[in-house]
Order: sequence, then C-alpha cells, then structure tokens
Amino acid sequence: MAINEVVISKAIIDRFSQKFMEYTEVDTAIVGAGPSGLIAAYFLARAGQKVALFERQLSIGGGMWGGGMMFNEIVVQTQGKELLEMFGISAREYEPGYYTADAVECVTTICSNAVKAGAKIFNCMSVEDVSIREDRVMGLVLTWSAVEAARMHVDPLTIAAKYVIDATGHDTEVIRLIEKKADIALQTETGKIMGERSMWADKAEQLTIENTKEICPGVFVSGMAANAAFGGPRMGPIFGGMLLSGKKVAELIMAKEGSAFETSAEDFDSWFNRNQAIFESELLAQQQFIADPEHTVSIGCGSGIFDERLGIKSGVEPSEDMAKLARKRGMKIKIGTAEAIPYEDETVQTVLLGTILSYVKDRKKAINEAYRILEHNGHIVVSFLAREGAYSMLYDLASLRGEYDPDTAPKAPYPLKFLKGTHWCSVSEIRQLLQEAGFVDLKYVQTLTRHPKYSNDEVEQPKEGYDKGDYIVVQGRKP
Ligand code: 48F
Repeated sequence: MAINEVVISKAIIDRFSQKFMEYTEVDTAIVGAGPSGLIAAYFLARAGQKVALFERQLSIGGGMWGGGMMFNEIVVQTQGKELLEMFGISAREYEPGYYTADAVECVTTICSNAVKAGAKIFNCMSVEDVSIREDRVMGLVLTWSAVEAARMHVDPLTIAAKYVIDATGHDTEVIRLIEKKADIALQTETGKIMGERSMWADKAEQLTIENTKEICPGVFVSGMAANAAFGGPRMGPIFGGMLLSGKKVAELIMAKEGSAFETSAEDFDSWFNRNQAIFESELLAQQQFIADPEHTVSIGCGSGIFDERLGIKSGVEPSEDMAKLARKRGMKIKIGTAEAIPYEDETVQTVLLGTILSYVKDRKKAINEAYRILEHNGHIVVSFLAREGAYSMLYDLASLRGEYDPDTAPKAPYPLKFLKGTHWCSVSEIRQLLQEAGFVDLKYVQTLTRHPKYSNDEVEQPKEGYDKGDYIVVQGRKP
C-alpha cells in the first residue's frame, strides 16, 4: 500500500477535532501538567470524571523533568514514595526519610497512567482567560501557545468546566486572571493572591497540602500554585507535597460531587501496579484459556484491570463504583452477582471467574450459574489462589497476627483489609464443584511457583498442572 500524505493529514485533523469537540464540556479542567496537575488528572479520571488538562508547553511534566538544577533526580519523603510506588515507580532510600526517584521515569509513568485512566491532555494550549457568570468561573478561555508566544491578534476559544484546578505552579496564572479581571474574592486572608515566599522546604511541604483548596467557587489550587496563592514558601526539588496535593485536590472535588474515592478499587489496582511481575504472570496463565476474548464474559470483573489486558469487553460486577472504572476501560458492564448472573441461558461462549471464588458466598451457585449461561461446548475458566499454596498460608497467618512478618513477607504485600472473610479454595474443592455442575475435560495451568517473597522478582511462564503454583487456572467444558 502506498502511503498518502493527505490521508495522514485528514486522520490527524479529524481525530484531533473529535477529541477537542468532545472535551469542550468537562467535569474538571486542569491548567498545568506539572506533577500536581497530572496526579489530579489521574485520580479524577479514575473516579469517573471527564477531565481535560491544558498545558502551555509542548512537553508534559512542568518542573519535574529537570529534577534540581537539571540533575534529573527528584527527592520525595515517605508518603510521596508510597504514591510513586502506587504507579510502579521505584524510589531508593538515600537517608532515612529521603528517597530519590528518576525524574523522567516519574513524569512519563504518571502521565501515562493519567492518560490510561481517561484524562485527555491538550498540550501547546495556553489558558489566557476564564469565562464567568456573576461570581463563578464557568470555564476556560484557550489559545494556542504559539499564538500567545507570537503575540498574534487571534481570538481564543472557550470550554465549559464544572471545576477548574489551577496547577500552573509558581505563576498561579488562572488565579491571577480571576483576581485581575473577574471581581471574584479569593478565599485568602487578603482576598488577593498572597504571593510565594522564599525557600523553606520543610514548612513549604506541609503548607502545600494545607493550601490545596477551593479558592473561589468551583476553582481549586494545587501544587506550587496553592502555596503561591496563600503566601507559602517554595520548596525546591522535593516533590512529595506536589504529589499529595494533586491527590488531595482530586479528593476535594470528588467530595463536592458527593462521591467518596473508590479507595478499594484504587488500592486493588495499585497493588498490581506495585507487583507488575505477579500481574503479568497471572495474566499469562489466564491467557492460556482465553482464546476468544470478544466472546468471553468476565464475572466479578472489578475495575477490569485484568480484562483490559485480556481483551475482554463484557463483564458482570456487583459494585457500581467498580463498574464505573471498568466502563472507563471500555468494558460493557451489567450490574449483578456471580450467584445470579444477568445473562440468558446458553448465550455465552466463555465465562471467566477471575480470582473471585474466594470472595463469593455461594460458590456452588456461582459455578452452576456459569454453566447455565454457557452454550454447549462453551468453556468456564476459573482462576484462584490454591489453599494448599504458600500465599494462602501467608495471608491466613498475617490475618491471624494482624500484620505480616516483615522477614518473610513480600516487599509490597496484599493489603490485609482485602483478606477479610476470604475462603481459599483447594484444587480438589474447585474440581468437585466443576464436575458436580457438569463440566468435563478439566485442564489446569499454574504459576507463581516461587516463595511469595520472591514471586514479583520475575514474570513466570505458566506450566501445566496444579502441583507447584500458588495461582491456578482451570478450564472446563460444558458438554
Ligand atoms: O510548575 P509545575 O511543575 O507545577 P506544580 O505541579 O509543581 C511544581 C514543581 O514542579 C516545582 C516545585 C517543586 O517542588 O516547586 O516547581 O505546582 O507545572 C506547571 C505547569 O503549568 C503550565 C506550565 O507550562 C507548567 O508546565 N502552565 C502555566 N501557566 C499555564 C500553563 C497556562 N496559562 N496555560 C497552560 N499551562
């Protein structure tokens, strides 16, 4: 096929116009793609908001790229390190309480997560004004950064936003516009921008989080802009406050929306982010039996973190909040439980029960339901942590003790709160349930064959059988 340049042009113009058009009305518009803006975009998008982020520069990352004085390493404190680890970014201890991370890894990974969560980033665009109705900001007035730089006389375009975040760093550009042109009082001591103070890292880091708030109706400040607005000092290349400020501003907006953060889904996904090799190993094992993801329904699909990678588009999930996250991953979700699957008899080719039987109350009913909705010669795929394996023993022991034994636990162990009320199934129990329901031709693969402490060291290829691995996937056929 000969490549046609005009098709390329049309594709770009068409797709960008569609994207921009779709984001002319958003829930939250963020100005500035520095660390606080990117983190806010990630959390808000993950919570189901329609989020647009506008950045003046061609590059994303604000002041993070350059570390300190272009030495591209950043420093974070313990809490900041935990947030970085949530994204799978490694931070190394330098001295107790001080961790370093690669600035480029931080920017690229956080940005990629924000985009994957559904936030749309518009770079090379500058916010030159806000639109107002009486005492409220209703949206942003945008121009191309090139137009701004060339000082061309070109009128801008406007988008509507329910909430605006000024994450423009030291310059507090959005607030400055509001102060200058909108006659809206700011919630600072003076009603005006108080201005950034000289460097005092310790105080500044605390104040950044305190100062992250709604500064006038519908407009929030985060990151360095929060400190500059409320008269706090600067902190230099320590970034814990920036990251936590981004998370806080997202929480404040979600609280306004009357919706608590879906912390369990976040924690669940973040555990896999911190345990990428385990995630990949489990995924490889499930893939052995998911031959046709388009015709597979995932029961209890949660946030869809596995299904997205498996290519599964249909799911059933009891929690509306989880379903929202899965929908953001492009899945079609029906609300329902494994014990009452909302599908007609004999309508599905493959049913996946992905590591949910430990949490399901009536396992027999769930397997029978899967049998009911499957077509003849359809397959059930069940994955589970085997009761005879080291993981279930580690988890049971930690639950009994109320904590993990630091000497034997993995680096980022599964949060104990997820282990309440779990029932680990043995291979024989699953086999019996499947056979009693009528399934035949059972096939098994296994993975996670190392001690739990080391199972995240490397991705494992699945092996046939069930006698070594802690994680088992079994396939059965409905005759
Ligand atoms: O300054 P910046 O990185 O914001 P931040 O999230 O983080 C501050 C730290 O980087 C650092 C610090 C650390 O500890 O003090 O400085 O508070 O990123 C702000 C981004 O906003 C963009 C600007 O290009 C930068 O990438 N920006 C500023 N004004 C506008 C804008 C505007 N009017 N329109 C669009 N983007």
